[in-house]
Amino acid sequence: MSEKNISRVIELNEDLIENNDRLAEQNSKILKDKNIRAFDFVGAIGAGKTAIIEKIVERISNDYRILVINGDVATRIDANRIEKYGVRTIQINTGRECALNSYHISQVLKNYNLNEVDILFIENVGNLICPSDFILGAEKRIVIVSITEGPWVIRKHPMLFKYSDMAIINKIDLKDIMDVNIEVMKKDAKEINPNLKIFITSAMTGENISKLINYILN
Ligand SMILES: Nc1nc2c(ncn2[C@@H]2O[C@H](COP(=O)(O)OP(=O)(O)OP(=O)(O)O)[C@@H](O)[C@H]2O)c(=O)[nH]1
Ligand SMILES: [Mg+2]
Repeated sequence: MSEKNISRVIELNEDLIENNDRLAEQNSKILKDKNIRAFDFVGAIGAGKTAIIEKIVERISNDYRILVINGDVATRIDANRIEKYGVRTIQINTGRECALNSYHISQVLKNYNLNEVDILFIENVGNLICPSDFILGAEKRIVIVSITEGPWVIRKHPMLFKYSDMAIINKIDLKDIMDVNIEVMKKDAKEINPNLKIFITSAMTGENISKLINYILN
């Protein structure tokens, strides 16, 4: 590729991110105007995004009107899991794209009756890298890692931690069989982003899910 072509690719990429940021701002405004609390869950494949959302909606779906947007490359498995709790879902299949972007969310906000929603949970496509370039306009971004991803997972993927508001270290029920030091993982996250609020959870046993709910809804 020639130098000129390379700089054109970089420019296009920058345009893409700028456009995404602009649309995310519009999404954020619409959500605020409609009084909808919106949370965007990001994290690697299998970290427990759907499992955490399941545990949350199981506990609060009687008190709030919840909509869940599930981003997934090809299936509606996660949306089906959430619907078991009587919660409405929209599945977005991204095909070759490795993250949701603000255009996806803007289309939902445009076409859905937002007067019927108090809380919006967005599950991004399972990926620890791609979503960092694409904010969506949610009030908080929550990054989930599980201790099965190895002790260095946070240090190796600083971008998502830098630009998230909260971090969840999940699968704590497996701590005795995994060789990880959770205090070191917490320290790694705080070094990348001192403002990060960190929760240690198990979506399997429900450990600390109530604390998490209290924090995000207050
Ligand atoms: N032991 C244990 N297993 C968990 C926990 N959370 C999730 N799992 C399991 O981990 C697997 C993946 O969980 P999911 O909730 O599907 O993960 P995800 O982040 O939504 O994955 P993708 O949508 O594919 O990116 C499932 O088999 C879950 O039952 C946990 O806290 N402890
Ligand atoms: Mg999932």
